[in-house]
Amino acid sequence: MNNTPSILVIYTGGTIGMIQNSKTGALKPFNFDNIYEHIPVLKNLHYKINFYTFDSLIDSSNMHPEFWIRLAEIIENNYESYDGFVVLHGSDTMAYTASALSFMLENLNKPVILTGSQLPLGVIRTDGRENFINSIEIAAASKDSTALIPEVAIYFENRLFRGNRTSKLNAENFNAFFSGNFPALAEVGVHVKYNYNYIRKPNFKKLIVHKKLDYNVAILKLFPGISENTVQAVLNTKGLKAIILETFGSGNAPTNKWFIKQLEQAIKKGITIINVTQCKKGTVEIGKYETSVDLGRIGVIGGYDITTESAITKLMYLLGDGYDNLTIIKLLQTSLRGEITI
Ligand code: ASN
Repeated sequence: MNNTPSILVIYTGGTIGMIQNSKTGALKPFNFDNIYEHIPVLKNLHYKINFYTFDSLIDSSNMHPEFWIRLAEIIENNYESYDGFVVLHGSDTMAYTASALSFMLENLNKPVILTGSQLPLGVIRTDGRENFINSIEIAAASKDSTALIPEVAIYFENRLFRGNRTSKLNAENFNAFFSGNFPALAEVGVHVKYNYNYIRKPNFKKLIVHKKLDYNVAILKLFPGISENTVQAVLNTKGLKAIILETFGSGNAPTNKWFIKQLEQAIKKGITIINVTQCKKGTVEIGKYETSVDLGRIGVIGGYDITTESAITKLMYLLGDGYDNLTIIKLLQTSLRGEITI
């Protein structure tokens, strides 16, 4: 690293860069070229900051795996030229993008910090200014020429979380993100306090970028009263290769015969089923209750404490890389990027 840290800011859209349509009042993304008008203090940071703006800026609800591939390529193409990356992104699907990037960027040894805001930068009370400036500081932070955060993380409202441990929990508070099963990597107040024990260690290996994602996946969220028709329709989706079964509590599900039979048939057809809890904190423990014993018996995989966002993107990455079924099952039960606690 040089003495002057260099940061590439990649702007994808989201509330942080939105303005209000004067006629309808609805928020839509604006061009970021005049960012220095909104945050003049940026000029005072003694960093080299360059911007990459996507041609079409999106509300993150329009996020798609093809977009993640482009994002990963931009990071790959600029990896050697910058010390860190800040991705400005809508908060709605930020946890999915952070999770996807964590799997796609193997051997990441530099910070990739995703941030955004609940109020646009143009609004006086915006949370975007603090989020943006702190993300840049964190992306630039290093010790002995080694990045302090050599991983994909989300910075929002004074806290830095591991990206693949995070979910959006609040649609209106500035404090929008939550990491129920893993502590914050850093807390920002008067000082930036890094939680060194939990931050991933750099491995100094060459970056490998995985650019094939297979999104023949689905999420089946259980609820009391879910019908056989619904379960059958999801499991018989054309081309389906893997499914997240969002279960109750510590991985529990109805014990109805038809339900277990449907799942068993799907597994026999080669569909991978991973059990992820609907709870935002805690872990799946297959066999703890009678209501999960059959799931274990028929070959549903326990997802430990993985988030749904992380599980779905991990599946896309594993399927995209073309692993066979048994390897996928093994890797789902292995922490690849710190996404699960075994
Ligand atoms: N709808 C916005 C987005 O995700 C929400 C936000 O950024 N706060 O793009």
